[in-house]
Amino acid sequence: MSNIVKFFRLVLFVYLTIPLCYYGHSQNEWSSMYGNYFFSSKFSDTIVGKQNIYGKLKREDIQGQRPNIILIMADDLGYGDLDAFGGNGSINTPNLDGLADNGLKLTNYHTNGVNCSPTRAALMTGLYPQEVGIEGVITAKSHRHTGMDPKVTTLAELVGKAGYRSGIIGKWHLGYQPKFGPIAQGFDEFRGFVSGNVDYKSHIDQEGYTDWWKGTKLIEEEGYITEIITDHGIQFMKSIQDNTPFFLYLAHGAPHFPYQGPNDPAYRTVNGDFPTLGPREDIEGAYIEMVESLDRNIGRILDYLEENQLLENTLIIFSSDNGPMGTVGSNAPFRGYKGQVYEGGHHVPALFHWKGVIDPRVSDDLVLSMDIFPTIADMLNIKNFENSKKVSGLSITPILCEDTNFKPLNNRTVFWRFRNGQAALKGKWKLVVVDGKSSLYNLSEDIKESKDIKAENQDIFLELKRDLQNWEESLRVELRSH
Ligand SMILES: [Ca+2]
Repeated sequence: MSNIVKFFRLVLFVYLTIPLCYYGHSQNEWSSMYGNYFFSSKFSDTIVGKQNIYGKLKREDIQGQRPNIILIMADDLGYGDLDAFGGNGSINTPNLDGLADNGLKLTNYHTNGVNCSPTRAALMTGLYPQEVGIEGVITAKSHRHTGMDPKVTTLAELVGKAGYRSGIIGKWHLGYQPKFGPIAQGFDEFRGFVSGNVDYKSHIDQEGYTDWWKGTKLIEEEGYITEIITDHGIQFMKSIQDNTPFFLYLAHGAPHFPYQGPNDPAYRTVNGDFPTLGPREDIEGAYIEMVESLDRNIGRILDYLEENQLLENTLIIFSSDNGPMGTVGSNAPFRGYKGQVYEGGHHVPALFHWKGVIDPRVSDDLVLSMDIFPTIADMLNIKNFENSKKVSGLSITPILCEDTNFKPLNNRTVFWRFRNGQAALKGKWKLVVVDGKSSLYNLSEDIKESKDIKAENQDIFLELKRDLQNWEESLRVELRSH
């Protein structure tokens, strides 16, 4: 037998034998050996997609394409809760991890607020929350009369200028009355709730008000909110006619309290007396069920897109709206939690995914919630909108096009303020002020914000103090503070 024949017989033997070694393994075991995308066509082509289509992606490649846009928000999800962002494997989130690993994974993404309403205001307007008067939470107890100024241009109104049909399914939290609601703020459709949280089954807010809306009307509907938000999201996509591009804002309630898994009963009643966080004693267990349900339901959206050949012309953006509560959820590897201006309050998991267009990679460029609005304006080439002169965010299209270390993003100084805390971040340097006491941290060496080094770095410390003071003086609207 010639050596060539022996060689090919050996190759054939190996080819046939290796799969037999693993006969009987489940798909999950295969997936863990080869990565989830091995079995999922919705992710697999992405690995080679962009180079085949574009070579190096240019700005004009994404400008004017008018992709569908799905903006998925998780509520109070921590950076350390997802394995793709360094989680410890305690929560099974294959769909979110798959999106992160096969999209642009943003490891230096920050919410503008350290809690719900401010971040959502920045996301919707491209402005600092303070610039639209939403520095604090619009609470179900004390703020039922107020909301975000309807005169400001929202993301829904922006994409409407480009002919998009827009829908928000889920949590609004920018005003209780219809005059401050999603329809008044430019969305074509709204199904969901306007307060900070509802019973996942009875849809009653923490003050005992019914809070489930269709457009401008309160309605009754049965179902676990993570599931019915997905049902209505799919229904919204099905209703799109004649290839009209759509903007779908899937603003999930999960995993914000009350801690209720998909199989738990309703517990809040109208005007009732109930524990705000829910009746479950093992809230850690409930939290895992909630995050895994969130992931499964995001998988349903991906399945719909894949089945309808929509993944290649749909940009998916995912983020959390602030850090975890502290009682549950992982802030690893940061210090602090929701409500605080340490990294744990605002440094959250985020990603952009666009199959075949955005190359899978990791970016540590600085991106904030307020950058989403100008990024979409830039992509759709919309220049004339009411917020255009004063938008504080920046378009991140350069980093979508692999211009890493894009200086305008990374050299800017950005700010937070909530209650007794203020912070300013410039590059690796972060100034944190709590109860008037200032500290300076070098995040490149001390991501945990544990060692105050202002004494050794007076120049940058004084520069950031001055920048923070100037920013506070520049805020033009009357501030709400809690
Ligand atoms: Ca939140």
